[in-house]
Amino acid sequence: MGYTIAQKIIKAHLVSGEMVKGNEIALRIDQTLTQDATGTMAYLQLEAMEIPRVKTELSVAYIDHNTLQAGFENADDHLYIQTVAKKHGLKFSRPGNGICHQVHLERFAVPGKTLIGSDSHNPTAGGIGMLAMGAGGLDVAVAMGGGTYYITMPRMIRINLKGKLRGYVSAKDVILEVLRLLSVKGGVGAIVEYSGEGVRTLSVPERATITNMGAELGATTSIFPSDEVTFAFLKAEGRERDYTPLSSDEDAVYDEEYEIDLSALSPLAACPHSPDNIKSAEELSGMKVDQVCIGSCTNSSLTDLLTVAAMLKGKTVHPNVSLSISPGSKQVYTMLAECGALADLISAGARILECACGPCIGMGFSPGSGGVSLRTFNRNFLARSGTKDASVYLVSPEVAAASAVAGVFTDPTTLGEKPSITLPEKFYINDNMIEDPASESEAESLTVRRGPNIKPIPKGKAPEADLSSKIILKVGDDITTDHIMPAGTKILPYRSNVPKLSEFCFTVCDPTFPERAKAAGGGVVLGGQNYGQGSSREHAALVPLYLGIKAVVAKSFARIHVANLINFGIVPMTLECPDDYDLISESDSFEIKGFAEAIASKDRVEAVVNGKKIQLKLSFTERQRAILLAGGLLNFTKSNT
Ligand code: MIC
Ligand code: SF4
Repeated sequence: MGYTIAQKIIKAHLVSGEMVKGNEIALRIDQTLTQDATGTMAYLQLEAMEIPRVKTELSVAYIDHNTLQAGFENADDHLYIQTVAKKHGLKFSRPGNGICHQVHLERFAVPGKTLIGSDSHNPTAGGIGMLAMGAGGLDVAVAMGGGTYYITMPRMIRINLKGKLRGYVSAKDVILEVLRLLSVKGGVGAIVEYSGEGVRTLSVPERATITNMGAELGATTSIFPSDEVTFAFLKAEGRERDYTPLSSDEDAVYDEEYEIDLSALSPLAACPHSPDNIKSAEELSGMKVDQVCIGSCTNSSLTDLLTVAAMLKGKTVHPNVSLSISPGSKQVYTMLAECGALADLISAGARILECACGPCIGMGFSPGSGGVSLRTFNRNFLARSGTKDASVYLVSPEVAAASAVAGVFTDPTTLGEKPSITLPEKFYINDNMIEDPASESEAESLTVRRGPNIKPIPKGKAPEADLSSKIILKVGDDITTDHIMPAGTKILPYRSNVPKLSEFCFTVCDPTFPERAKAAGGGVVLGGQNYGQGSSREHAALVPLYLGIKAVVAKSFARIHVANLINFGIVPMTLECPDDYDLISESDSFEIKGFAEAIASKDRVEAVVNGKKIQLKLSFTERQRAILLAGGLLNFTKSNT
């Protein structure tokens, strides 16, 4: 039996475990990346594990999320990350250099290698044929120290692409179509591979748009083959030496297969408040638009922004619309400037923001009350934009540009011929904003700079013999990490200050939660399906831990979040019978006799919830049981070294 692309990379990096679907496997990690909103924690953990020098082939620390700097906190975190990177052997991408995934794709991603990053959109590098996965900061810290990364061997989904995209239809519409087909839960436990003759018609940045938003399927990762298009991209980046061809074997076996005819696709949009709530641009046509935001790690490549510039050239943004554009990287920004396209954007009235995540993570540009915002981003979760009653639609750069000019939702295919754009054969290469680490001998005398906002990481505790607690919060299906630990301008500066962050925990669902949790000394959270979908932020586990949350019971969990819960010693349990969810109410008492013993050795346990007997599943590997019993991965690592 042949191998899929992902299976080939897994096989070449397998350290332990059997490559059997559903088994836990350990992988050697070649590269890591962090961004600043998760990086501070990751490096505090690297320091706590006393790892003097990273052992990966390459580790890069990016600054791209917390760039507003409304107080000293973000700047202090940047300096902490910069000094820690210099001392511990990492490259440092300075603020202004761009969004981690875009820069990594341009300058560092290598087909056939493994990459984990403390950000859920790490699969962007799958566009170049890399096995790239999002992970919690602690898992990234372990990998930096030379440790392996554990995943459940995924099932394989193949999406066969045929035909070629028409005019104004773009890569964003491909992934929105996949989300329509599979939903935000459809990729859980799977790797999505793209194949077929249609693949050759897509450039690497277009492929990366598709793999980037594979995160919204809940997939472990998504990947494209590495072919002559990959070679051309690497050549344009002056990195031909990094090329290796990569494709699946003819007789590779997939668990699910789908086909998408690119030539039959039309522009689509994800409607509020979920990336899989898909409608056609045609259906939404004519709806008044208040704001348009172009950028993010999904759609900020040179192709995207040259297209937008060509569509805006000689026009003016509609008087009722505010348009922001954030280029993905310094490379993209410089090339836009050099070819004059930037002047077309400025002249049309676009508000140009720095090369960073910006409005995507609620760092400014929140829409007005009840506003309609069209964004080329990847997530439209409730309140993520910073305005709870705003309606955010996820669209392609083409829909965004057409609507920005018209002032109403516009299907660009009604505009006639798409203006043609020409991409340079060689990209502008200048890595002057990427700092190298100090040599080992220099590093010893370097001091890491720590600002006053950096507070100690809460420590997990071993589980009690018997759990006697109560349901402190009941939430529904598809709860995102943006519900659990919201972001945005007011909250993000405290990513390295868990006590302060705790004041915002779950406030999107229940503004009284932090106070109630503190007063009760914690409790158990009850969730529905796909609990913890979305980002990799381990703060969605660390902060509940700080507030005394001991366990989360749900119908099902998202991959990265469940790993984060275990890493911090919060016990995730699933309802054996999902309908029991309806029998449980907030404030119910929650007791498990023999809690620690069940974690140690049982697959099932009975909870008594307000007098009712509820069966719970404990689906842990031996390693996970040991981590939970130690009260989290940091304690576990310490007691095992
Ligand atoms: C996101 O897009 O939600 C983020 C912000 O990039 C997160 C990471 C974070 O919360 O810092 C992610 O995707 O993992
Ligand atoms: Fe940044 Fe948005 Fe991409 Fe997350 S999804 S890395 S916030 S641009």
